[in-house]
Amino acid sequence: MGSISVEELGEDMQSWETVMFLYNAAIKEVRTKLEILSDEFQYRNNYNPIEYIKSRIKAPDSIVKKLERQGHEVTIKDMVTYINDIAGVRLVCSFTSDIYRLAEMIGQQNDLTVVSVKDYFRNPKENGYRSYHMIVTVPIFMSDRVVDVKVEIQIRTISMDFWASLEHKIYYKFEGNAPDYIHTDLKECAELASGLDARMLALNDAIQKYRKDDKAKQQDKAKQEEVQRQSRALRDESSQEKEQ
Ligand code: 0O2
Repeated sequence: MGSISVEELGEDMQSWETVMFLYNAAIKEVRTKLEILSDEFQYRNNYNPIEYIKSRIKAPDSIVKKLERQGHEVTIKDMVTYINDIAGVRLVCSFTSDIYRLAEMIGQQNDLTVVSVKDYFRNPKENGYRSYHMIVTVPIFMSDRVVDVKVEIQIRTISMDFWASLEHKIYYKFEGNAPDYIHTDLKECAELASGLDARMLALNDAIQKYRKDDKAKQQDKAKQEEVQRQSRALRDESSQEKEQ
């Protein structure tokens, strides 16, 4: 069965209930995939870069505001065509080095198609916002058709998530004239959060190196003890032979 996009659904199917059903189903599919990846990490590597996963359906008033801001009509058709983040999944990881590793693993999932990427980690926004955004489509198997549904996956560290969540509450949606210092202070906080990420990553690298060196030292010590044990055994054997 060939698949179609939500935009290609017939007008009879483009009701609020149907599209919300599809976006909810898409969130479930993507969350399950990410949860399986997370479990696999744990059992294969004894290390899990995924701290937590959050998901949400965009609130109707937020959809309306975004359509108006972008100059589109407030219709289901324009909503499914132009709003890419109605279904959103956020993957919060431990270290900045995990971001691209996770993005690559998501890109390798056979039934997810990566439509676009916005790298606000390498290219932070002017206000200091850092995160890695992927728009993917996931096929939803209905009884009579397969529909490819868009989901926005945001990948970020705990400290990026901390900053973005609070900035979202304090300022992001603020449409009035806030004093300049608020913008400057928030940007400074973003720099602090980024500095924290860099220090935690350096500490993690240092401890990994220490662990590796320590393991190598233990192995060397075990080898030396084995050599000493064997030479002692040889010496004992030869002195026993001499005595006979
Ligand atoms: P809300 O209320 O979170 O839903 P696009 O059409 O995809 O090119 P869009 O959707 O603006 O344009 O893309 P982008 O930049 O990837 O942003 C998608 C979402 O990322 C936003 O959705 C926010 O959730 C988050 N985001 C982007 N920039 C910022 C920022 O500066 N601060 C914070 N806190 N979050 C940000 P919405 O619909 O704008 O908002």
